Amino acid sequence: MKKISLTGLQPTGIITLGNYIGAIKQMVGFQNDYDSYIFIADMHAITINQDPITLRKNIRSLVALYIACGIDPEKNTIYIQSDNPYVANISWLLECNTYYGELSRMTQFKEKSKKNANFTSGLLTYPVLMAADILSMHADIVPVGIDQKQHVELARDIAIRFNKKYKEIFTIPEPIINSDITKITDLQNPTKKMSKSSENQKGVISLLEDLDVIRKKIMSATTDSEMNIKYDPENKPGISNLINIYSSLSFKSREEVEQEFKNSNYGEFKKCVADIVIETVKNIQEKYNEILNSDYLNEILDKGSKKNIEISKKVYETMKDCIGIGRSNKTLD
Ligand code: ATP
Ligand code: LTN
Repeated sequence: MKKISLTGLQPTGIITLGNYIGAIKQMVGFQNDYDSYIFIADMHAITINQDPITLRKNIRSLVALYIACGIDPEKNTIYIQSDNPYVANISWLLECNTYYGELSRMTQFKEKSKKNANFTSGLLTYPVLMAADILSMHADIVPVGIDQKQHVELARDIAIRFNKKYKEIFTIPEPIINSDITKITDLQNPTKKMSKSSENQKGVISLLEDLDVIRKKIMSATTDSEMNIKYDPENKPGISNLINIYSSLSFKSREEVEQEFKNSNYGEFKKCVADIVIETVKNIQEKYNEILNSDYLNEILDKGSKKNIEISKKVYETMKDCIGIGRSNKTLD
């Protein structure tokens, strides 16, 4: 039997070329080797303030965009977190087995609660809901960005504690951090990560952006005063970033890219980078527009939710039996 891979995505903005090269391509790789679950973590998104209309739009848009990027609905179970009423209930049962001290020590909580004195209690319990997502689906591996590693480790601790206290019901999940993925940097400020929440969007390429705007952004990317196309992230971060982008989208090694452009100037190289980015993004956008408002998308989400609910309902009932709440007369053996 294949191992289970599970990951959640927050519907908080349009994904970037950095997300595509760094995270989505890895997920596309996993879908053949794992029984793979991908869901939209809309309940996590509301731990901070969200505009309801934008949020609703982003949820569907993100599903369509992931499928357009190559996440195959035949190989992945895709669902929306809030479609499942059991996950918040499981989260509560887990909360009663998680210590305040553990949650208040989480880096993300410390950072985000500092930004706004009026933070919600959801911001504190956020990692427990994440543990509920993971443990309710028996995930073996959880691919996440480095910032979420601590939360997956907490899910592990909670699972081990629950299994010990009651019964071995949870699989112990393992975070998968692909640390050697290519980090794509900001085109204007190439020592900084390309980030969808960047204040200055001139250096950021969104996957739903106008293609002419993308070309302009790449043509005006920051480079250096030399003339050679050489991979040297320390001294030539701008050119190295463009080499990474070209290499990833063309499936060529960095050395092959250097060789291919050894007689080109920066303008010629940038034009080729723009061409390949535009070709990739154009294909994604065409697929995206086809599926965004289709019944196909609804069918995928219905099928995904059904499976998610079925599995987590069983876990919820077993947890209740273990803890001793509800009507069941089952006893622990
Ligand atoms: P935010 O601006 O909200 O922090 P982000 O665009 O930086 O968002 P995340 O939501 O933090 O992205 O990350 C989602 C996934 O994409 C993670 O697995 C992360 O490692 C990957 N990722 C994000 N930005 C990049 C990037 N510039 N290059 C490579 N991978 C990236
Ligand atoms: N917190 C994660 C999203 C997320 C998640 C999960 C990831 C919610 N539940 C379960 C992996 C497993 C984020 O902000 N990227």
